[in-house]
Amino acid sequence: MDVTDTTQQAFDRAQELKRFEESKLGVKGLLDSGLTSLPPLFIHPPETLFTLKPARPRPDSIPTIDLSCCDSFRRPSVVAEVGRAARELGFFRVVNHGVPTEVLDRTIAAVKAFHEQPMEAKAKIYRREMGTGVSFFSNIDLFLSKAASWRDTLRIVLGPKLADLEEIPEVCRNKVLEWNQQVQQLGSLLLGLLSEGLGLSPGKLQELKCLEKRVMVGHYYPYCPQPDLTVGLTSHTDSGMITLLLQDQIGGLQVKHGDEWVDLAPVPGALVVNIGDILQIMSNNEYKSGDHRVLANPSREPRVSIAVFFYPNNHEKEFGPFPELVSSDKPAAYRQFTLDEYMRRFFTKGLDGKSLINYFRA
Ligand SMILES: O=C(O)CCC(=O)C(=O)O
Repeated sequence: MDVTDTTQQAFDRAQELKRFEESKLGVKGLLDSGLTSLPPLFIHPPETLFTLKPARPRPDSIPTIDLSCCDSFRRPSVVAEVGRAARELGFFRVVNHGVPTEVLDRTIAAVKAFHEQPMEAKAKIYRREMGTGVSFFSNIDLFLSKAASWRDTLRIVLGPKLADLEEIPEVCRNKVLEWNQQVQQLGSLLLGLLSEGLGLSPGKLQELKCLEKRVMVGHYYPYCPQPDLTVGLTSHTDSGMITLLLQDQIGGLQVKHGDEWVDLAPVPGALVVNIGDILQIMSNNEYKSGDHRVLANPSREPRVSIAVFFYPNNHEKEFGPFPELVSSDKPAAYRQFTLDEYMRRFFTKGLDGKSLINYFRA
């Protein structure tokens, strides 16, 4: 292939990206327009496609932790389980978490209803600027990634200042507000358990105000006509402190376990918790932010998932490993940085693997 060919390909791709973005259709809109094969924009490179083999079934590889009575006699054993899961995989499910099943179902249904509105309603809020409280877009890293993925997203800032109420689409407004209440309660419990799992005081993570800064993304993975040529969400780690994930029963989420991808199959009533990069850094590598991805959805039923990312909200502070977790045997693995520097770095990279965390290594 000569240089003119590659330049022409790059130009065609840029044009195709621009057309897709300006259509404001998202991938659901493409599908609804009758498309039966993937536009080249969505075809992933062979090194990714090669790994999309079905994961070996390993039902017990993701721990499921029962949170009942964890403020009383069961607390020490729950703290131990949470600490172990956060150290080994960075992912775990929780059950008996206190959020009623009807609320889980209502939240999924509300996000699905948003995505299934007529295109014109969604196009009004199709935007990529992250400063706004509410946005709808396809692929957060559309212009940074090598290939686009088969997924659309509704993003809502929940805190420290909730998006203006009239900006939150009416079709899901009340349910998003209800979800926001529930995730704060559960988030507080989880941050306490994770602090104690590191041998720190229960309030240590909350002191960084990471219950305040919350962003919700409601993903929609429509049926993909060629699921072996693309993905729903590329492999990445989350940038925040922790993520709380609600998924429906379709499946497709995978977590990396050593060199293997393992299915994180949906369990009715359970929520998924995972460790983000900042918590890996602050725990001085005690906890792991696990690599995960979502396969493109081969089912005629769309898949819906809702992630809430909790970030520290202390912009005056310098971040780095907790001094309590640094010793001569275990020196600080990361340098100090401000949240502004961290977030700037996050928004100028794609969703690829661990590149964010590596940037802050000591
Ligand atoms: O859809 C999912 O199950 C995962 C979502 C996710 O990993 C993310 O939003 O970062």
